[in-house]
Amino acid sequence: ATADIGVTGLAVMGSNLARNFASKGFVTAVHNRSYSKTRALMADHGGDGQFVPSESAADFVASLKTPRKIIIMVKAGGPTDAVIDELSELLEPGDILIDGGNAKFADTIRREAAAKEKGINFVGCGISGGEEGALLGPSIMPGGSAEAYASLGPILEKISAHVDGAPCCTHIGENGAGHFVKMVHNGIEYADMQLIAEAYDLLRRGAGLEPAEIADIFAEWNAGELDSFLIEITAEVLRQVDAETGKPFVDVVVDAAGMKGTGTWTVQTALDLGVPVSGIAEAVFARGLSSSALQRSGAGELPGPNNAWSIKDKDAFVEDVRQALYASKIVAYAQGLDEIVAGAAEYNWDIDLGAVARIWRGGCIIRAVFLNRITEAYDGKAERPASLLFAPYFTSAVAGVQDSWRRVVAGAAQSGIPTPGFGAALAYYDGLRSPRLPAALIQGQRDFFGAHTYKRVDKDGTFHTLWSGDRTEVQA
Ligand code: NBP
Repeated sequence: ATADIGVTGLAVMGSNLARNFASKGFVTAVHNRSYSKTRALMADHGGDGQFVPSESAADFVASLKTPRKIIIMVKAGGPTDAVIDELSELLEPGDILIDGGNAKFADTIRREAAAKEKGINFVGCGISGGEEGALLGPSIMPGGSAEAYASLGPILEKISAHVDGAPCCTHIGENGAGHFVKMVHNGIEYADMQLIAEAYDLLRRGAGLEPAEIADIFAEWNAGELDSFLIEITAEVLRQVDAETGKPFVDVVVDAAGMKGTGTWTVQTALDLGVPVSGIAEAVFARGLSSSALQRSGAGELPGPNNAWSIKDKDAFVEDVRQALYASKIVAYAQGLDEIVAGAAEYNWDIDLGAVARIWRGGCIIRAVFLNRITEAYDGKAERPASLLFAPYFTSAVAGVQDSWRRVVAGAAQSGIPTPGFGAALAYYDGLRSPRLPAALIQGQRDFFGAHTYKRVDKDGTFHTLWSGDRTEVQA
């Protein structure tokens, strides 16, 4: 047995991850259900490092040094369970089995508990960055026990992306914590993409700019506080011209956004936890609307406003949109981090939000310079701010841009350009800063029709008004 680490599942993610391990000097055992993929990896990249290929699972397990460390990179769901079942029979107590796929965190909690019965350390590990990240350095979010991380962590840290010398990998928390945080990462990614798309739409339909001009604007934004992978690739996508028609690429692509489910999971989980993640939810719903062919088939028949947006100063408008994007993005991150806090409370995870933001700075899809500010908002603080929006840096950042934000949302509504992400973020922000909310009226309505009771602002206790009687108040 010579291998330091094993990878089973050699489709695009697994083979790139295996190559990453081998390139960092780890002897890497490789295995795949159908041997053809293992053979192809060896033929194409066998010389890039030290690989130990095996055709059978038994040989694969036998090729690893103990305690064995095996990363499963197969399709999430049933295939992952099938691989876990097969390997569990071959592993020994103390071995570490890592699921690097996009598992649901609840599955990870279940799998970790089952593996523990056999003495196996199960690590549900979120990996972000797609194929390129897997090969060159992803952002890695491992859950599982601290003991497992003690021996596994240094290996994962070595193959992860690095920013300012720090690895984009940290122990997130017990059992499902890693996959939970990866799920929220993807939800934030949905929100980020939707907000960028809204900014593009405003510049296009509001200011009448062409995609190539908007590409330049995004490239410029990428040099400032919005500096991020998603803004960078947005500029490139907008600059792309279709070879066949000579039209902008964005004009020849069908405007129906696909999704694989992690955004939906983020929202479903947030609903279960009672956490408002309206920015992420609107992003998922906006993709849903874009793909609702039946409902959209009558698009031209619905009347809109009579007046188009009259934008007198284009540069000022572009700056307004940039600031609205920045503010809305802060809200999306604040909401996603709230979901992590709520998940940690529900499942007893000790999650360090500053460290999470730190490992998202490189390798992953939402990597952005602004994550440094999020890390600073939490690092070394005796008390965590109740929301990212209450961290002084972000309070003043939003205060400074809110006039622009309000102008953009109001103008978009008046001219009929949909901005569900910008609008939901602003409504959330205004909700958060309102000392009184109309929820008091809702409590009254609930008490009226369902005797659901209410609390008073001026004394303790629970009360009910006899709505169908003499309308006096009684203690409930
Ligand atoms: P896929 O998700 O397409 O899965 C293909 C792999 O699963 C192949 O190795 C296949 O083996 C194996 N497999 C299947 Br399908 N059923 C199996 C079974 N019953 N037993 C054993 N192996 C089985 O691969 P991927 O796109 O490389 O993604 C791998 C994981 O990484 C997924 O969970 C994915 O969600 C996650 N992920 C993907 C990305 C990305 O950008 N693609 C990013 C982050 C995470 P075979 O060759 O024998 O059919």
